[in-house]
Amino acid sequence: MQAEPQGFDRVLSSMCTEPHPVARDAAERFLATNPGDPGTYPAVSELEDRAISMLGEIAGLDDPGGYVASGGTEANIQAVRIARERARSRGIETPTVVMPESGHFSFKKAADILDVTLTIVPTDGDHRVRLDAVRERVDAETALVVGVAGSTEYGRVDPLRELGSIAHEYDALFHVDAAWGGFVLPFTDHAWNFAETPVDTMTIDPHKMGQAAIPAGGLLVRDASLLDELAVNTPYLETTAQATLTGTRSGAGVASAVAAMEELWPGGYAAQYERSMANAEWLANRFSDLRYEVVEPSLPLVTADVTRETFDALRADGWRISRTGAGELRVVCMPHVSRSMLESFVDDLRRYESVAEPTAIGGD
Ligand code: 0PR
Repeated sequence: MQAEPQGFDRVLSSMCTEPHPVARDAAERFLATNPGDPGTYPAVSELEDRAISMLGEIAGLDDPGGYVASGGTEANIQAVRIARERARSRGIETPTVVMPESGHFSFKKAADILDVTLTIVPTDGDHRVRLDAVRERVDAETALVVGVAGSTEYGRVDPLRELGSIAHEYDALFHVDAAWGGFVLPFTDHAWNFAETPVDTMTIDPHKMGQAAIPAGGLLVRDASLLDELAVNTPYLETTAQATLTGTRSGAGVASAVAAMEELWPGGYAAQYERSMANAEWLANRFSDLRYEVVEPSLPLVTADVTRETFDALRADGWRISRTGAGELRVVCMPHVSRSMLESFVDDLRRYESVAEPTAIGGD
């Protein structure tokens, strides 16, 4: 094969990153293993137990249940499936899932596949879910309330304690999507984890901020019995039941997740959070200097209302950038996004900006 993967030096829109060297090495070593068949591949199966226990530690949960999924999409689908099964067992025939408009589109796939109704509630001026709107829409048919801990577009964290208590008032489950945020939130003041909020199930992905190789998503459940809702019998395998959505799974993802977490939790991730957040704040200041309207970063993600023309010109220069649904330019300060990369991005941005008068470019 004569092809090379693209480099990361202009990638500003991805929520994935270069795997840490130890994660890359572990992925390669476990490439030919399948945690979907623990009877045949016990070594990787033990690693998966280790991955779940470490994810539990990161997310404030002793004795966690869960598994390493293909990504956040699968983990979110499975969380909806658990809630649908619980709702059915309570006699609810037309279950609904209540989710903020900032929720990831994977829930739309989940609703479609699982035949549940998705009720989307609006966010406030700061892109966090409106609790009054949630209270209006949650009712006896609600199977699941979803809160986002690090939203895809703005990096916002919903008021999760309140959301969880609304869910539980109606006997619905409460799911927190920390797919991207889970590896930075431990170093912030946000209430997001199992110890701080009444969350039942959580998505937390090593292959995003966790610096593991793709595919390594994470599904955590507070109570192991929640996973039983997913289990099917596996008559001809050595184990008797399987709770995962996919059958054959990536041992590379599992091993890579463990390697990354053992290497980086907690000190390495803390240092990365500091670097990413400082970069996000630096970039937000440069956007402000250039008179753009900025959504101030709460986690390491910045958006600014750059014009369509400038956005297109930057893309043509090779910058991998994306836009929010509302049209703002969005930069995710992942581990591969360095200050010098951002400096060169801002230099290019200034070249296209004929109207704005920069005030204080440069700095630290
Ligand atoms: N939940 C949240 C909050 C997410 O941001 C994402 C993905 C998911 C769930 C779904 O996770 P998987 O993509 O692992 O199934 N957020 C990014 C997105 O869809 C993912 C992404 C990754 C985008 C790499 C671009 C990219 O280059 O926009």
